[in-house]
Amino acid sequence: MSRVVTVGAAQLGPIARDEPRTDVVERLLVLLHDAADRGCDLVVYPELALTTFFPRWYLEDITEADHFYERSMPNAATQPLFDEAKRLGIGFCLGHALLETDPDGTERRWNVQTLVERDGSIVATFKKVHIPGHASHEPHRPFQHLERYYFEPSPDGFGVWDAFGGRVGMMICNDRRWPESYREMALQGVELILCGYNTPLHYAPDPSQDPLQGYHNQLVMCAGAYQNGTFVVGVAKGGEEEGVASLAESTIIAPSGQPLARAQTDGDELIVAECDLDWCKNYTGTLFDFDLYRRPEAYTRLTSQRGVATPCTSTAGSTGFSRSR
Ligand code: CDT
Repeated sequence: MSRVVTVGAAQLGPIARDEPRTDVVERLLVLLHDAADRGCDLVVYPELALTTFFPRWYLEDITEADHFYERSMPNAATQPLFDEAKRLGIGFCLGHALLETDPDGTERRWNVQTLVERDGSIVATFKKVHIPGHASHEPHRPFQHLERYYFEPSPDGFGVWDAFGGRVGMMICNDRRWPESYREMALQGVELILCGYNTPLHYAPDPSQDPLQGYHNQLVMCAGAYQNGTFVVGVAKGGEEEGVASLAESTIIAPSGQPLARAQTDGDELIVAECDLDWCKNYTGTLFDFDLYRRPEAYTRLTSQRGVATPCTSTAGSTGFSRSR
């Protein structure tokens, strides 16, 4: 039986701070219809695809940002997307902020992707694991990257789910830079990793990285795909959003590490690739046959240690979650 999944990476251009959800969902629907015309089974939207990238602003009262978070999924604004995707028989992966209230009244703020099957059922809600940027206002920066103020890191790690005839995993933006993200999923047999991102071209802590943003984006995703024998779908919200330029270059990558499709613009654009999930076996059954070749006993530091501990350091180094970057 064929295991070809036709995947659309639905890149978005900028979303304005005051752009209503209904207008954004209209844009998502335009891309969905394009995907239907091009035979897609699955459409992947970027990180925080319903709003502007609001962590670029500091709001002393965090609840003033609550309107950027969804309280449930689907909801009134996104129901048209759920309905139309189900009617067309297309699944989708949607990045958005999520605000949950614990039974004791504690508010929890997450950066998530919701994966929806072709019949409209929700497969999973993945919470971002690696939360980049800083946790308090840093006025010297030209713009803020306050994800560590607005979001908690996932307590769940990287799951995989049987969906779309294969095994699907998710990661969000900064997660793609960490080899552990891919490997955690690969050790669960992942075949297709879906990743939305918002990557500002300017990185205030080290501007020498600015011209390398596109290179680093391709480097990590292509390496992650190849070293783990999996497809990777990276989808940007690109272009100049509220004065901040962000990387586009959405890419669908094969288990060989080769890009199959790459966006040409920094605006709303759908790229499509036919992903034959059986291609993964060419790698996971040979050079990256983990069961045969991995040496977990040689990698014990990977889960026992967080920061760098040099041979003359008596205790393992650790960096606190709230440390600024
Ligand atoms: N959204 C997101 O995670 N962006 C980060 C920016 C760099 S850290 C300030 C990224 O890894 O692309």
